[in-house]
Order: sequence, then C-alpha cells, then structure tokens
Amino acid sequence: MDFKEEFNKKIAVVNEALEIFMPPPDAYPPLIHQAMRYSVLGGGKRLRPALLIASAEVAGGTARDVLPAACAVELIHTYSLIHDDLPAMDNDDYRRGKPTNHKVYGEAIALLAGDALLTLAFQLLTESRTGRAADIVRVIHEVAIGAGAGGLIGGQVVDTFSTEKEIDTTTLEYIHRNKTGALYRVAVRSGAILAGAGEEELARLTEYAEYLGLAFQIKDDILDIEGDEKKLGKPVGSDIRNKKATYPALFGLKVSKEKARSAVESAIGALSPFGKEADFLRVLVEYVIKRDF
Ligand code: GRG
Repeated sequence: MDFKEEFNKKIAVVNEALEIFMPPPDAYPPLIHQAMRYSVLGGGKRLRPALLIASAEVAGGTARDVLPAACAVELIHTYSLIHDDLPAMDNDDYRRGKPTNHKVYGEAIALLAGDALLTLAFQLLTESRTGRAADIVRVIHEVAIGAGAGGLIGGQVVDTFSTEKEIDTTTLEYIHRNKTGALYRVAVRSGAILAGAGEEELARLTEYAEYLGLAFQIKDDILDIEGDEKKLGKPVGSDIRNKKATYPALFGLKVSKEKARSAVESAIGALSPFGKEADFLRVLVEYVIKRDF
C-alpha cells in the first residue's frame, strides 16, 4: 500500500463530497453560506474523515457508503475551530493558512457559521447511504455525545478554565481525551459501525483511536514549540503565551516525545488482530507524529 497515494485519494473524495454537501455560495442568505464554505473548503488535513473512511474499510465498507458521515465529522471539527478562534476563546487571527472566520466575516457571522456547520453535520448523518437504521441512529447518538458537553465541549471548558493554573496529569488527560480525542474516537467508531463491524472489532478500533488522539495531541503541543508557522498555517508559541496546559509544559519536551512514541506503539498494538486491511491505519498514526504541519 502506498500510504501517500491512499491518503491523497481519500482527501480528494472527501473534498469533492464536501463541495457537493455544502450549500452553494449564492443560496439565500449568501453571507452565511459563504462564511461556512470559507472555513470548510480549501484547507485542513482532513484527518478525521480519512480515519472514518479507513475504519469503515477495515470493517468491510467502502468510502462511498460513509462519505456523508465522514463529511459530518469534518464539519463538526471545522465549527469547533471557528468558535475556538473567536475573541472570547483563543482570539486567533490565522487558521488553515488564512485569516480566521471572524476576521473576514465578523464575530456574529462566525458564531452562526459554526452553529450552521454543526447542525448541517447532523443533517448529513441522517443521509448515510449504508448501515441499518439502528446503526445510523447509534452513530448519531455517539456523535452527539462526542461533540457535546461530555466530549469536545467538556474538554474545551476545562481547558479554558485551566489557563494560567497549575494542573495535574489527570486534568490534562481529561482535556485532551475530550477536546481532541473525542472526535477521533467518534470518527473511527462511526466508520466501523456504519460498515457493520462486530463488537470485538469495534473495541480494538476504539482503543486505536484513543491512542491516536493522544499521539496527535502531544505532537500538536510539541509543534506549538518547535513548529514552523508557515508550514502550520498558524502562529506558534500560543500555548506558552496563553499559559495553556500542555504535555511539554507538564513533562518537558523529551518526555513528551517519548510519550508520543509510546502512544503510537500502543495504537499499532491495538490493531494486532487485523491483517493488511489495517495497514493504512498503522501508517496513519506514524504520520501523525512525524508530521511538521
Ligand atoms: C469551541 C467546542 C469548541 C471546541 C474547540 C478545536 C478546539 C476545540 C481547539 C483548538 C485548539 C487545539 C490545539 C485543539 C486540539 C487539536 C486540534 C483540534 C487541532 C486542529 O486539528 P487539525 O490539526 O486541524 O487536524 P486541520 O486544520 O488540519 O483540520
């Protein structure tokens, strides 16, 4: 398997589907549709939809079948980025290599664009082309929990109120398991559930997703110190400036890198019952910690 070729193929189908699923820019009222499209199209690594598709493929499904769900997860991720960049939160000027949504459209429209992306995601989930109705309902339920106050939002809340405070490892883990990990977990589980995975397969894939989320977050924290702003498409050093709780802040760079490596090994270990069909997932988690963007 040529990982790069496979990844690019997945990104291309996701981008093509997003273009179709997003309302056209001239749909009334155009301002909101343009703001939604601005943040979703033309940027982002598309890691979460690629993972959702790969997980469906491991369980015997196809990309085509799970495209609405893959796009739904990307829309939820993008909404969270738009809201995270707002002045009331991180107050960032650049995202995905261009000015943040509120810098272009203003805060009111940026808020509403995030809201509209979140709701569009749930609309798309009901349009899944595969899976029994019961599986689709299960996915909607899991996505709602992962994106909600017990997942993504919970992680963001604890993160926001931990700024400038001494925090312990348990709190740091809670933040990252939810703020970052919840959407990875949801992506992997949704793809597998829609493709009809059995409970044992699902448990292994879930374990993989949890370690992948951890590896991703530690790498994200490291890139905020060692990364190149041009490659990242956003400023570095914001964690230190904003006195954020991060792995390097708590453990130092060397131990953080060891922890990231160990999370990758554990993610790959979780895939041991699978054969070649899981090779993409194995290489993807390596890519997550080798990336420089
Ligand atoms: C506002 C509910 C709400 C949540 C915000 C997105 C987020 C939660 C915080 C952003 C800050 C941050 C570093 C989060 C953890 C990692 C993360 C989500 C990074 C961005 O994901 P990438 O690198 O982004 O996959 P692209 O742009 O490539 O899709």
